[in-house]
Amino acid sequence: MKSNLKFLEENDPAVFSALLGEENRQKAGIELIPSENYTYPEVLATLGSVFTNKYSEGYPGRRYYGGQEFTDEIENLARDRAKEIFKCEHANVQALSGSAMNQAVYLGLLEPGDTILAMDLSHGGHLTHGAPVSHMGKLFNFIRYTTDPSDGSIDFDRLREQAIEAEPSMVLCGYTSYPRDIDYARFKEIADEVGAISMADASHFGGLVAGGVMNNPFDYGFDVVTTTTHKSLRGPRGGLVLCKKKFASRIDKSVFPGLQGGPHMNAVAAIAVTLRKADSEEFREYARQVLVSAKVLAESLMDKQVSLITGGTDNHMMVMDTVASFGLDGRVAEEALDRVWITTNKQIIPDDPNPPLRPSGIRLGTPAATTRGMTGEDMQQLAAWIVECLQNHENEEVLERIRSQVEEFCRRFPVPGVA
Ligand code: DSN
Repeated sequence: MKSNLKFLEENDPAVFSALLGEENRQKAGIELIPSENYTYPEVLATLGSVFTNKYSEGYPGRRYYGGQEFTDEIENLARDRAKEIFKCEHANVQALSGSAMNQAVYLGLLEPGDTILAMDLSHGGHLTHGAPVSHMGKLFNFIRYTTDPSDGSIDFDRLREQAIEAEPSMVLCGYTSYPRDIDYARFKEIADEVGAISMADASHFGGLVAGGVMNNPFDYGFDVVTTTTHKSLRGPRGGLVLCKKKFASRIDKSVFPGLQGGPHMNAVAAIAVTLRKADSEEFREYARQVLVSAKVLAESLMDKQVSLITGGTDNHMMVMDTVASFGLDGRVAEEALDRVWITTNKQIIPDDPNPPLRPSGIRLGTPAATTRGMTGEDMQQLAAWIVECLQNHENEEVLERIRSQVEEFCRRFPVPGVA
């Protein structure tokens, strides 16, 4: 890495030093934030390539700038690969990230003021699913459904009643902090009954759908599926809007020129690279291991009397109630784990009485650890460190011992592309 960045080292030592610091942080500790991952060396190289230099407003064959023969090639590859792997009729690969991708769908297919039925934020929904602080929450009329935190179930009779009463233009499922799978057939049935567009935000589990280990909403007839490309899919930061052909033109116009200007063609090229990688036996095995490791981590934590929201996991993540488990709020728990180089994020839990910066839980997930080659056995060790750390969050001696054990453990698991 140092030699690749020699210009930076010579000309901007301050940035260079922060970059090396981050590289070392990523190598020396364990990343358990469920939305993070370590991307491929090929993706890092493509992101730093000459595609960064190019403006490409428009779409292949219809651009507003010249010199597009290679950007067209790249974007067509990314679109075709996305359609193939997610089994859909149309793919837009230009959204700059997850929020932009969801905004493009709402703004392209709905009118301001329209009603969207989506999961409540504290039960696992995303900011763009109508949180009052987000612009989307102000522009559209979001009606929220909740889950039963004891097992994660959704009361579909109640959801149907909500839908009949609210007459939404869109029924949205998908999540950012919900450890269970989704009953797409029930969601689709309700959307159809009230004449709403069905949308699934698969941002967190897009890689697990691509890897064939979680259900694909298109198999249940969904109209629109969105996913970020940097979480379980292990690619660059970006967003895919996947949809039926009948929505293609409205989606494309909504992304550009509706919401964005020039796409980041270095990211589009890296998305093409990522999707090829995802279409392999190796990636399918990776996706399978992400789920196995999440189950082992969840069970190992629960064996130690840790309280997990919904009592476990069906996907790559789990949400720990740190107040119930250790008498600590999520911020204190996150900071204690940071000190032993285990990275997690504080997280609100269903109907959390506490504020988002001091919530009642943390979120954990296995995509990044699995990329480094950690497996089920390693998850048992991680669970032991997590519990010991949180039980001894003020004991410097214990924390220092765990930190050095974590550092030694991590040496066995190289980060791809980082020497
Ligand atoms: N920041 C993402 C996550 O952590 O789930 C969602 O935007």
